[in-house]
Amino acid sequence: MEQNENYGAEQIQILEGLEAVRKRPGMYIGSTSTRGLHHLVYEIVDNAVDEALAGFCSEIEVFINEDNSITVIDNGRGIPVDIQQKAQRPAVEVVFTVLHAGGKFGGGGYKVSGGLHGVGSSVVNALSNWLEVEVSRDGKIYKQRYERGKVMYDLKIVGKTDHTGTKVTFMPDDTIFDDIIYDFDTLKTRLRETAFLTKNLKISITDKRVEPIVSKTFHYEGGIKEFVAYINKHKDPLYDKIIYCEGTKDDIYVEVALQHNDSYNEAVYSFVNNIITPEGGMHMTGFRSSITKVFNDYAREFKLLKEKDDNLSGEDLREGLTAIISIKISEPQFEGQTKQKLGNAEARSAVESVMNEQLTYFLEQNPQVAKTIINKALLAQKARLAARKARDVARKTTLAETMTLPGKLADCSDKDPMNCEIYIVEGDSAGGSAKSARNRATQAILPLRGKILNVEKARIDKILENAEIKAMITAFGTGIHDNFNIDKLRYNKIIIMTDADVDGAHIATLLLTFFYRFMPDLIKEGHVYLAQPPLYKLEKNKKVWYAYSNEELASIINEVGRDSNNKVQRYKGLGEMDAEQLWDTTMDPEKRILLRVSMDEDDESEIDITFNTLMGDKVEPRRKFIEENARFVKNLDI
Ligand code: 28G
Repeated sequence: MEQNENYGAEQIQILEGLEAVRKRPGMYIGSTSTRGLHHLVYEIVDNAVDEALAGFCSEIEVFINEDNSITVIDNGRGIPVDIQQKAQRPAVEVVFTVLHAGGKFGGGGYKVSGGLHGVGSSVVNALSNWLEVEVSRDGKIYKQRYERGKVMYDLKIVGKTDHTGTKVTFMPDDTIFDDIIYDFDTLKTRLRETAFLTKNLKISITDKRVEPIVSKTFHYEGGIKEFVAYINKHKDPLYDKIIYCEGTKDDIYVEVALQHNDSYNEAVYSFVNNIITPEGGMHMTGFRSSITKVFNDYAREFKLLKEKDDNLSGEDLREGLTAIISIKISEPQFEGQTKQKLGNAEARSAVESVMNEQLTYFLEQNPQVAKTIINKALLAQKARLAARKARDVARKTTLAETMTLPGKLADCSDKDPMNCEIYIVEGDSAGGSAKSARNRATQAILPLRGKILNVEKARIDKILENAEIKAMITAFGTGIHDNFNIDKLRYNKIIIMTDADVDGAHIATLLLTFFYRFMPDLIKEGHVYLAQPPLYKLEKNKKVWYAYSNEELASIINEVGRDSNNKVQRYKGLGEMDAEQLWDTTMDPEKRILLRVSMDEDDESEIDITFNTLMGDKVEPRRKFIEENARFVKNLDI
């Protein structure tokens, strides 16, 4: 009888727990937008990955089903089904119905605590219309179903099996999520990243919503070594080998992979228990100290630096460096405003000690590689001094902003930035039309001549000498890098207006890359837009229609009737429009379509890979990016 009473109390507590999740889903999965929806999948997959990290699972399969439910299958031990002491219920039921039932794994596993991850299966269950779990264990298949977190029947045996594992299928609750539409590419990218971070784990994703079914499998024997190779794929590495360090210290498992390319950008990503730490933290600090120490020691020992020379700075040594730092730690502490910065001091010494030893050894074994890296750093050191001068010039230019606005800029008369926008226009002729078309009070025009400098392919000193770049920096008023100040922004909207063709898309991309590298907050805070000039003009009996896509043209033709009075013009460039047409179609705030450029802060590593891919020399990936560009740009509801 006592047991029954306890059971009742437990049940009530359970329902209260899951009710709390349903009341405030954002607290548990960040949001109920698309991002939150995708988090549900990561939560379930992360549990399977934990089973792989514990050494018992080698394969995970993910399916987007036709009805938009998700199935995840692993070949681990299967969630235990025996009666749990405290709850007096099967362990698997506890896992799905008690908040925070996951907890830390014993037996050498790593389980994440804190942040959005690892809050577990019960959260997904609470936010699902229905969820079914099947456990294969001890020769039997066990099954249980829940609806909105509530148990539908006791765990039952539904069959026999000769393997082990867990299968979970869930249908997100449509009264909680805005839309239940999964993006295959988003899931694919994240699962690829997970596969890179867990070597030898095979992960597949299958989209059953489409005909024919699409499937991708990720399986990397080299783990983060292959991750670095992937990021550098469209770059030119300075040497063939990927430097790899691995080891355990103080129960912290450390893995680092790195390779330099001939660019000037640093692409170093750090992870803790497979979760990206965008703000770095102690593991990143350890990585940086080790790079600086080991290379300077080597350079001194082998006389690549003379006695009187200054040490190479960390920044010099990290020029063009692509690296992944991945550590596994049993009790990560996250700090900082967004809880994305690793605070454990022991992680710093663990990374340092593993790297100091193995990196030193690698350099001794590969003197040619050591020399190549140090030579690049020596060049970077020289450029750094030149850049400091150039930066000072840029800073002064910004201070004197009002007097020295670029000559090509047709500024607006309104001085309240909230009302103002600046059009960055490709080419002088389109710039001319835009100048006569614009609303002079609120719209400024800055024409750019030809292709703008690719900031991924030039050192800072050269970048800051570039006329187009200087013009933008002065016009915006914000300054760059550490001196960036959004309060000084002179225009609320920065609108890129290029031709609707491949070259135009390329110019837009070069501009976005410049903003992303020099003033990322402009993008993060949503000030950057792409204008959408029409692709076609259709004239019939003196009436005019504009179409912004092939589909739109087709539907207009459908409406007005297909006959010989139709005059269809395809716009090859902005230059083919006169001022009035440009105003009507692309610049009039009442009628135009603007796309706001957005950047998911969660996805910074992915974005960066995209930018790297895009800006490299190889043509094919660039074309592919332009096709997929829409993903980074969200429709604006102006
Ligand atoms: C397919 C989709 C998601 C999982 C396991 C395996 C174990 C486990 C999971 O234990 C700890 C213990 C009982 C509550 C552990 C199996 C030890 C021995 C496991 C998954 C807490 C959780 N045998 N596989 N959890 N329990 N896969 N895949 O979720 O009390 S979760």
